[in-house]
Amino acid sequence: MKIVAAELRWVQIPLVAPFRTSFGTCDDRDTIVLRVVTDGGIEGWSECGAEIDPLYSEEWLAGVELVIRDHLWPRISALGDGLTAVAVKPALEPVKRHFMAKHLLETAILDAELKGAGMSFGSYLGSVKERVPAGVSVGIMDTLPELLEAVAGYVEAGYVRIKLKIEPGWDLEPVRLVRQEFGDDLLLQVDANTAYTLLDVQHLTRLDEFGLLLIEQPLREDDLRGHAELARVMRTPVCLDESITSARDAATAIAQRACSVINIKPARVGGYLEARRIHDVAAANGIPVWCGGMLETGIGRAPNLALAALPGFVLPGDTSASSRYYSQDLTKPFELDADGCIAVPTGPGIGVDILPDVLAAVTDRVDSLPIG
Ligand code: OSB
Ligand code: MG
Repeated sequence: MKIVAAELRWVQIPLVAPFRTSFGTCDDRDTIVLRVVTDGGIEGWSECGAEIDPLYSEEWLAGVELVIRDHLWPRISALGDGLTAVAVKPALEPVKRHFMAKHLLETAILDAELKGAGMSFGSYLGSVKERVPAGVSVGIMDTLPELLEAVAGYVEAGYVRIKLKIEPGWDLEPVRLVRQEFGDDLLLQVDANTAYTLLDVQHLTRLDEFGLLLIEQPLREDDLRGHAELARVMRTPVCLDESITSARDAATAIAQRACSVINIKPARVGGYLEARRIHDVAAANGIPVWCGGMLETGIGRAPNLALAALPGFVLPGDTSASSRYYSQDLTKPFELDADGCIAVPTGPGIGVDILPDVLAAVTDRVDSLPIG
């Protein structure tokens, strides 16, 4: 396979409501969509997980574009006719980290390759389910009544699990109220996005009384030892997101007892092949995983749903319906069915068509990558 055209497309799409985490507030989803075209005339598509600012991880969109143009794309081009999705990671290995940039490249190439073979992401990755249960990530709100109203809307819509974003000053009270209002049967978890330190251990253990499924990434991403210490004293299972960038990280975190659950995001770990390796390492250790998200449009969500259908994904993911994010998605909208599940796409590659007019309307700029 050879690439004959490639373009990076900067898009900005308004979110249906602002999304606030311990890092800050987003009103829009900014991302880069990559389109590649093969010598066989097949298109491959992918969506970048990075944001405008390097707050979730060290990557940011302008940096992604730069590292692709100057360092990653030349290494892909050098593969010539020998380009396959499996060849991407070894070719890019000399460049340290930059997982979201690598994910963008590998995913578009895998999409094109699978489309050429008439195979879906789900079949290729080894999915075992046709539908996956949908959870929803609920941002920090200005007031508790606003939070209760938002959660009520999601419960009504059929989401099977609620995740509350927390930070110091917005933790015990929101969790207590949501538990009180929606009862003990609601599957409920929290995500701190690194907002706490080990000095907060006593405080965090007070969350134990609320029967949470898990607490996600309470401490800094580089603090595995701290997470292990917290996990020893907290009854609530500790889940890692930001800390896990590879199957090796997963193996280390599990061996150190720093987590008992892992959130797998393909964008954070350099693509679907590494995401599957993390799934395999976790499964071999009896560690449950679930599929996280970066507020992706349908372009990024479609392959996430395929990943979430692998057997080790035993907890509901942040793979929500299109309407949770956008009034107009870039693909046909993903919708919740009557039991709060979303269908895994079955068509070749990512299995969804991009709506060209919608994409054009949200595109700020298109930059081609050099060929040959
Ligand atoms: O930590 O999981 C996170 C969104 C942006 C950055 C980080 C996170 C999130 C989410 C949203 O929680 C998940 C989604 O619905 O895509
Ligand atoms: Mg998270």
